[in-house]
Amino acid sequence: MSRPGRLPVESTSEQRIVLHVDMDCFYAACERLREPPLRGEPVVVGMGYEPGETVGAVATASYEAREHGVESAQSIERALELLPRREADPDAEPTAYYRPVDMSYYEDVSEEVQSVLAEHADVLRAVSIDEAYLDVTDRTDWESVEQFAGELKTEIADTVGVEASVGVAPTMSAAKIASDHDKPDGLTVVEPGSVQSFLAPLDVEDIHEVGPKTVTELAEMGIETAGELADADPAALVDRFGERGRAIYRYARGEDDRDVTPVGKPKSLSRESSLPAEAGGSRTVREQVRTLADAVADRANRRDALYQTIGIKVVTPPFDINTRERSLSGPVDRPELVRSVALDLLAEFADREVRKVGVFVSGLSFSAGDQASLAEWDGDSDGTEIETHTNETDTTPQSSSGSRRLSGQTTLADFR
Ligand code: TTP
Ligand code: MG
Repeated sequence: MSRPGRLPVESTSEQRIVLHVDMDCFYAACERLREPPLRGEPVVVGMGYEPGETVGAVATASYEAREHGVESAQSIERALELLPRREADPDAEPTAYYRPVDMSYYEDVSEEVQSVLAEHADVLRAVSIDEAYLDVTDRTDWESVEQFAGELKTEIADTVGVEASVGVAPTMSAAKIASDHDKPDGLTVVEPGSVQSFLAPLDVEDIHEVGPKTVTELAEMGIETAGELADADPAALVDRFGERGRAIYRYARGEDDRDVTPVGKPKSLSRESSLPAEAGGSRTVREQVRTLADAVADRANRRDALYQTIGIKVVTPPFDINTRERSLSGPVDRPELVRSVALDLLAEFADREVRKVGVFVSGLSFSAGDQASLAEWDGDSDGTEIETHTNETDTTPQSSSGSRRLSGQTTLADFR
């Protein structure tokens, strides 16, 4: 465990207290959670490959694997050169464990992390599966925030079982840089008044809104560090980059007045899973749908979401995506209804080969007051159906990209 870095206090002016939390080697950490023997070992998680195949890219690598040069976005071929598969050659040294990406599992773990974060924040903004900003101004103060953040890390580790790095600062952009400052298992506090000195030695590419093209253009102007950017003539930056020139100048000086705002609520929630070719049989598919229905209902419940529509997605060979959905007369939180409606909608596919199934709820609302009374449903003996939409997929055999057009209300975007 690394020691928390703490930079000197130059000012105690009233400022927002922003935390940026970024999980360490997140997909690899999730794999270790369900497979503890992987702890402390080099682990590589990759897209689109199975044992025996060499195509695909590295999604992430554990820090042990990074020591051997394996990193995100590298080709799996290159990773295998650096670290052969442990299973393939137990005598080779060094080797790594390779695991395929399992998004729905990582999303479950991510949700658990987010529930811990939500308990610790006035405002929570999740920005990716493993990254979030928390405004904690009313929960702590600059004297105690290091302990506050340390306890948050401990609670994530104890209750979920994965490790986070945390940055604390008076602005979002400095908090993000701080969380990356001391990875893994990092905790860096940048107090008000020390933001500019914290940023000064960094490369300009670390500054918010500075992309690779801007890095090159700034270098042409003799500006390579954030400190040099902060000392540059703002008029020259505006000449070259327009208003963005002023923005990056201000970010480099530690000025960032963006507030942590919550991300918009989702329009639908879904879970899906592939069925192994050998699985076959409508019973297996029904079992899968039951499991997915329970998971979706649980996901909605944890987010205090009520749903008015319940649906399924069924992928049949070659790659036809069929969605079926049923709308209810009011928003509900009824897990058993998600199950029964999903299974009911699945009945039509009983004799078909199924590659993939998904269950979704949509028409979400987030106020408990919106819930239709249970009495209304209990008196509705036919299972609450009001309207059934049937959305056949257009199959477009001429398209080789695999992208499909869906008619009706459900889109592929619902299935992350
Ligand atoms: P990151 O937070 O960038 O990386 P990480 O959590 O694996 O490692 P660390 O934060 O400790 O540096 O991304 C989060 C997850 O997103 C990562 O576990 C896998 C996925 N990802 C990709 O699939 N492809 C990529 O190129 C990157 C960078 C990440
Ligand atoms: Mg991460």
